[in-house]
Amino acid sequence: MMRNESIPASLAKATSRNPLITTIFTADPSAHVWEDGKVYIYASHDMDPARGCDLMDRYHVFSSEDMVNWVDEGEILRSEDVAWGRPEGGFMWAPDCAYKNGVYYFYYPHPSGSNWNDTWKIGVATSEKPASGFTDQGYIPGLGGFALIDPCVFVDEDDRAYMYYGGGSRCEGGELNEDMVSINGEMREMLGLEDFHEAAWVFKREGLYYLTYADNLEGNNRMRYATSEHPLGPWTYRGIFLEPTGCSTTHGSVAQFKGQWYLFYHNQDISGEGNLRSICIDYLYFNEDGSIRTVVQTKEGVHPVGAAPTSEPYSQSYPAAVTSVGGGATLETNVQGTQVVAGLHAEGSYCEFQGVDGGQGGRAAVHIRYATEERLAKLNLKVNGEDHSFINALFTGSEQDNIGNASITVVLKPGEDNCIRFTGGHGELSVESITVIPFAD
Ligand code: FUB
Repeated sequence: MMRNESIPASLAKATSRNPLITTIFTADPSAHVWEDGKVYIYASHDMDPARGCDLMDRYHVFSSEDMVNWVDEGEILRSEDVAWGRPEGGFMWAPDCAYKNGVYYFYYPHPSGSNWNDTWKIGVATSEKPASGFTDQGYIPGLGGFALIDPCVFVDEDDRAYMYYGGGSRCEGGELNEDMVSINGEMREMLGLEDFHEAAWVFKREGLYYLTYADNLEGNNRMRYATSEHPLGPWTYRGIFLEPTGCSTTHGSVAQFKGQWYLFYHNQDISGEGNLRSICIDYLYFNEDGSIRTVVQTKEGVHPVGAAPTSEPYSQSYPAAVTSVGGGATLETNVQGTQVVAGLHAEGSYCEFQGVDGGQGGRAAVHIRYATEERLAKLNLKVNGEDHSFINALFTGSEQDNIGNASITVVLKPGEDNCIRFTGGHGELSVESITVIPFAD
């Protein structure tokens, strides 16, 4: 059985490219380097089609060993799992994760009532693993209310932990108790920030604390920052370090990995829609006086640090020949002589891969080989009859020649009784094969 962090060698990238994650829409990246030496991104998930930010749900985590090749670790929490949450679900907004005493604490903002913007709370789910096995533990007493979103938790070198959050022009901070699920005393306003909107993030470098955040620039938020000698301020405003990304919201995090600093943020380059966003990475540099240089937003992203473990792991490939197709989709042979499923532009068209081996059951990576001449075509994914997500298929140059890849991690049943179904009707594309790689959980 493969190691779950492996990336098939044929999919390894030379630079991370921006946007970084293309298969599903992701936003609000919170990045952390954990004790296993890997970097993890805890992102929110823009559900497609979007309705503002109302339908956001089903957090996914992504991990990497080289900052370039990223593994979708799968979904870790959805609104249905939140017993205290608003009955209509959705509104799983910008999260963060912290690690202390052998436990990963996943913090997320979610309303407790139908009147969503008045009822924000900060929920906490915990796990002994960084990217799976999370169980909701309820919300942090005393936190929340109107527009109070976007939790960020910073654990200092002395192991004391601090919670920051805010929205509607107010940013608050406070110390967490040892239990990591309650506040020691009161939250207080973070003073000294200029034009704070939301998306607080705190990190420390050379003894100095940095608080970064999104500002209020109409329709095109930028990222600003302030510094302090103390984790709870008062803060000294230092300037803007991320100019507009073209998206109406901005939200980012800063992390150091193998000696280099990075900014994680989102834009709307894939969809052109402000509520279908995609996470990105670019380098972040400091000046001698500790100020942050303006981040240069690139298409190529960053270069690998070290090597990602690539392999051709235990996997199962399902060429188009073994699928069942219908609704206007047909099996055809492309110019390379490969059998593919075509006709997936037709409303109601589908292809189905049956008898997929889920190994012992649990997480499995699904890599889909496709070709499309559309700028952005989509397939709707169902696993064992359950609606999963839309899969993005980005322009590959020609529907016949160039193969693109989309990768998503799903949960399968043990054994060979699994069915993966794609429904078309959202742009022309052909599917050549899927490869399914069970995780070694
Ligand atoms: O993604 C939903 C909300 O949009 C986040 O909580 C904000 O920071 C903004 O990115």
